Amino acid sequence: MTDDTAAPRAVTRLEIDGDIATLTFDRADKRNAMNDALIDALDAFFSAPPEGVNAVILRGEGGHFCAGLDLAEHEHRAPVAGVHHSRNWHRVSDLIEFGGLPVISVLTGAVIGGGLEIATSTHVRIAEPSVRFQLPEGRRGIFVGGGATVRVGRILGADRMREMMLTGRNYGAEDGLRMGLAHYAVGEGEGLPLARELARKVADNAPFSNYLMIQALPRIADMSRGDGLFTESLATAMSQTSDGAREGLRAFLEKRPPNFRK
Ligand code: 1HE
Repeated sequence: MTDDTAAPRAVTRLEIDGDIATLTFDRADKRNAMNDALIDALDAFFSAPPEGVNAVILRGEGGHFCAGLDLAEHEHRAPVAGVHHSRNWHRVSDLIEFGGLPVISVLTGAVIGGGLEIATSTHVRIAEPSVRFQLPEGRRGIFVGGGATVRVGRILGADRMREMMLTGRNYGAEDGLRMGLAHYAVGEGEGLPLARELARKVADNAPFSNYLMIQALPRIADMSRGDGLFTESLATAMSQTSDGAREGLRAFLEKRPPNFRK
């Protein structure tokens, strides 16, 4: 007999330690392949992060970050439905990148296809030796649809991304570090401890400075040189007159660490 009232199995696990949240993809049996439930869980978390959280760590259970789009749930879609499906991934990855919280990812095992698209929406990326960065869409008869042309393309450049997709090659942690897919390459099991350390540092920054780093930098990168410099002037003037600047400058002169969240 089946129990129709049973709640569906959770696909993520959330732990909160002070002001740092750790969100873990919890579909290890499917290598954390991104099905609709997992995308919905990311949407729910980043649309309304828990009160008091100042930094987020994103990781995968079972040795893999994420094996990309769940190919078993993939269904034949009419073109318009395909556009909506892809646009939903774009909306959710924009929530991760621009939702307001700094996000640090711990990358292990598969960081493949959509897994790489989610990873490149995060702001600090730590790779363990097991990492395998890959865009195998060409072998699956599809194309990237979760933001890789923009996010991965801007990190690698269109030329290198094209070669990566055409040949389906794997890049490891050191390659990823060299090319910018990762910011840190660490030993086995060292990703989460480093993520916690970095999350603490980032969460202790002035909130408005973090806001500007996350919101202004990628936007300025999309602007012309003149527009970018003008926008920088506006951003810096706002930061210099903020509460954070008052506390940061006073703390420096008083030879004490700043406390921005009093
Ligand atoms: C999956 C998926 C998945 C694993 N969708 N079920 N992504 C890919 O093309 C990557 C496909 N996966 C793999 O290449 C391998 O599974 C891994 C290298 C990640 C791991 O290999 P391994 O040997 O440890 O595990 P496995 O035996 O291949 O997989 C274990 C189970 O996870 C198995 O299910 P089971 O029911 O047979 O036990 C697999 O079917 C399942 N599994 N990956 C569904 N991706 C917005 S557009 C984005 C486009 C893309 O992301 S394309 C790239 C998709």
